[in-house]
This record gives sequence, C-alpha cells and structure tokens, in this order.
Amino acid sequence: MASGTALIYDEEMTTHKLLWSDPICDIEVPERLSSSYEQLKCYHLVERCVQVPAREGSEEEILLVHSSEHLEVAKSTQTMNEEELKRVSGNYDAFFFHPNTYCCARLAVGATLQLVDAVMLGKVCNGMALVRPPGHHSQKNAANGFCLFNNVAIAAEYAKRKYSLQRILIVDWDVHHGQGTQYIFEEDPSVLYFSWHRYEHQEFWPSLKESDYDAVGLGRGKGFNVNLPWNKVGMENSDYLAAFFHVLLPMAFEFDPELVIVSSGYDSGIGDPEGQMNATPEVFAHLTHFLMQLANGRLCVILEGGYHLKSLSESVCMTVKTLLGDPVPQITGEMAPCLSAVESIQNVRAAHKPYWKWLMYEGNYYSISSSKCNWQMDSCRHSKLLRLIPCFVLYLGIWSFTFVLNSFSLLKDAEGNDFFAAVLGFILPIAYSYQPDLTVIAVGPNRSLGISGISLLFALLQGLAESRIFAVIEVRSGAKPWYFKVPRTELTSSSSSMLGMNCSKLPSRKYWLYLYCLWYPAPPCPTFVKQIAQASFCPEQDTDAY
Ligand code: Q9C
Ligand code: ZN
Repeated sequence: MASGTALIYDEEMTTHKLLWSDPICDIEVPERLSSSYEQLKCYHLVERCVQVPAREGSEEEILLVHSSEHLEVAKSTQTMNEEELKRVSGNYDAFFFHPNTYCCARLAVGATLQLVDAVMLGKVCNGMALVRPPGHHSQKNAANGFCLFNNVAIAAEYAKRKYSLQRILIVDWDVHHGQGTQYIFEEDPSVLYFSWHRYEHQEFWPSLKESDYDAVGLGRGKGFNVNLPWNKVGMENSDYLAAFFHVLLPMAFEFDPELVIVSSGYDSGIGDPEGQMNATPEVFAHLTHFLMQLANGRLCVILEGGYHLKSLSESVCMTVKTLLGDPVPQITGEMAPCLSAVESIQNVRAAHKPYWKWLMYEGNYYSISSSKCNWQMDSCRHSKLLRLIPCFVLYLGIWSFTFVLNSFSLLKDAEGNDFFAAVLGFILPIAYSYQPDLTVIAVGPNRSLGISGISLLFALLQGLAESRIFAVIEVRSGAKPWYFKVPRTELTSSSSSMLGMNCSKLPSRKYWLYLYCLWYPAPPCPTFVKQIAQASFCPEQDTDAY
C-alpha cells in the first residue's frame, strides 16, 4: 500500500484578491492560504510531506463540469479593468474577479487534480491541497459564494474517467452547503455527496429548499445525496462526531468508495464569523482519521472555506498531522449531541431509509432478538470471555462492558453490515463519551469477523486514548498467527495508575437515552432501558467481573 502524504501549495494563488470594498466578500483573503502554510511550517509538517507542484487545470478538464460559456466569461476577465471586473462580478451571488482570478482558479483545479493523480498512482497514500479560490458553490454555468470552478467536482469527474472509478465519496464539512456539487452529481449514483451545513430552517445563505435533508438525489442518483442541515448555530465536537457515527460513516462503509475527496472548509470550526459553530481544531483530526479508514486510505483533502485565520490554520494543521499518521489528540468536553443536532440526524436518516441497507434493517434488531434479551449473560463474565466475540473494553468502563457484549448478542443474528453498524453507531459513541485512557480489545478464537473487520475496529478505536490500544488475542493452537499494526504510541501509564482513574468522565444519562433512541427505533424493551439506566448510574457494579 502507498505511503506518504502529499501537500500542494502555490503562492500564486494568493494573488486573487478583492480590489474594491464589499462587506460580503472581504473575508476571503489571500492570508487564508499563506497563514495556513506558515502554521504548517511552524509545526514542521511541511517537511514531513511530499511536496507536489500545482499545475494549471486544462480547459478540457474544466469543461468536465462547466459550460463553455462559463469558461469563456472567466477567461475574458483576465484583461479587464477594475470597473469591468466589478460589473461582471455583480452578475453572481458573492463573487469577485481580480485580473489574476482566472489563473488562480485554473491552478486551484490543477492542484486538486495533481493530488488525485498522486493518490491514484500510488505516489502517496493521501494528501491536502491548499487552494484559492474555493470550489463547492460553483455551478455548471455560474460562479457563486467565492467559488469560480468547482475543484472537487472536477476532480471527482476526472478520477471517474481517468481511473475508471465507480464509487467516489465527497465529504463536504464546510459550514456552507456545497449546492454546486449537489447540482453536478444529483443524478449520479457513482458519486456519494455528503454535506452538513448551517441552515437555520432555510434562513442561512444560500437559503435553498434543496439544502434540506429531504434532497436525497434525483433519478438514478436517489440516495446518493446526503444533506445534514444544522438548524442552530453553536454546534460542537459532539454534534459533528454524532453526524459521523450515525449518518456518514455507516453509509460510507456500505458505499465502499474507491476514493474519498473532502471539500474541506474550516468555517465549520470555532471562531469562524460565517459558521458561528464551536467545534475545535482537534475534531478535524478525528474526522480525518475516520475517513482514512475508507478507500484503502485514498483520501484527498481540498481546502474550501475558513475565515478565522487562527482557527483555520490550526485546523489545517490538525488535518495534515492526522494524514501523516500522528496519533489523534483527545477530544474533551461534553459528548452528548444537542437536541437540534439529534433532530437533524434523525431526519436525514429517515429520509435515506429507503436507500441504505444499514438503515433499512435497523428497526428489525429489536424484533429479531427480543427473545434473546438476556441481560445476565453469565458466561461473559468469566474466563469464557475471550472465546466470545471481539470485545471492546473501556478502561474502567467495565460497567459498559456487559452492555456492549449484550448489544452484540442482540445484533449477531442480523445479516449484512450489522457489525459495522454496531461499531459505528454504538461502540464508537460510547467510547467517545467515555473518553478512555486506554482501549483494550479482546478477540476470541472463533471470531466471525475476519482480520479485516477486526483491523477496522482496531483502527477506528485508535482515534481514542491517544492511540493507546492493547489487544488481547486468543489464538487457537495450531492456527496461523496474524498481527495488528503496532500502535503508534507507547503505553506510558502503568495499569495500576489507570486503575486509580475516577469515573468523572461518565456520559450523562441523556446521551445513553439518546443512543437508545437512534439505535432502537422500535418500542423499547423495558429490561433494556433498565439496563441502560443502571449502567449509567452504577458504574462500579460490574468491576468484579475482573
Ligand atoms: N448575503 C465558502 O465558504 N455569503 N463560501 C453570502 C450573502 C457567502 C462562502 C452572504 C459565503 C460564501 C467557500
Ligand atoms: Zn464555507
């Protein structure tokens, strides 16, 4: 498998700038690029990356997505004076032309394609392109929202053709809806487009009906357009993680993309004047880490928005550091998503139920296994432990241990993606709300998952406890041994000091109930509810199992 992380940056793209006063456009400044790059240098990240040069995208490449009329208008602005530039800019919603804009936009397209080539040809495993102007609002025939050419959409179309790809995932974590990208791919089942965005019930720009959760795609593309509108500002790390756990990741694993492209706007981060959200730079390390588990690690991150220079550059660094394989920083703070976020998540899940197996079967778990609601599971508690299924231990979270095991017993009859659904929708949220200092995975010999499933579980959990993972593997005698990638950080703390850890990080009951709601849409099984409540309030109860 390819290794290395590409970084693409060209100072030329800082020449595109606003020449007159315009309070709408004046946040899209050249310093967005230069200060991000400076910060990368400051953390010695630039020297750890493979420097790939940008190039100008060709007309032919731009025409993969845009009309020749649009291309000609853009081209014609190169020789215009300020007055003419202002007039042409006025034809669009929130865009400005500079005489060098066309050149920069071609470089932005070319830089993106260079990254796609580097990743697809195996020169690197992943990478980031720092580009301006951004792309995701740009449409076939129009500039929009600081975007002239749709860099990411062109890259997806290019990758589809040049490398005969059948499934590309675009993750748009910019705080604005990439309506341009949606329009371009809404009938295309080979491109799964996910976007979360500040929406506020259509109050927030671009204020479109089609940015809502019920825009699921058209024709053959039905089910491949996923909008998660945020109806309140102030969304936090927990809300973004919940969106990944309960919407994007299960869908992405079912889709099984061959390439992942991120429309990477950091205006969804804390401090941004446009987004007004509260997610910290660390969250982008986690989002990146999750996406690295797809498509054999083929991940291209392309800059979109981000207008708070400090927040932007720190978040860019978090992303690149994670792409390079550094341990993911611990996320702190409340882990329960807010009610408004849960509402949006429920809505998009309901809208997509007809199109995704993982959502379709979900309601069945309760009925499938109601007869097996055996919460005692005595055999789990003792030495037979390792002979069961792969287990996940939250350190000092033994209280939830039985709980997780039980949930597996609920799920193991269901077919298909049940394991992934369990890990993503259930284990990860629990793990993130618990914030363990150590993760222990116990794997028994009669595992049904296979190496790839266990490796995925392992990799996903590496985002926790600063990558401190301990695996207990019971190997059948005579069986061929197999291995995990060695965790990147040494286990520093001794287990006895771990034991001294208190339980102050326990998730609130609200979150447990919330998990319950997402996971079991069917009428609640009273024993189950009781178990959750007990698990939440009596964490020490099960410690004697050890
Ligand atoms: N009243 C990107 O982040 N705001 N573009 C327009 C009009 C435009 C954002 C407000 C925001 C564009 C790439
Ligand atoms: Zn944006």
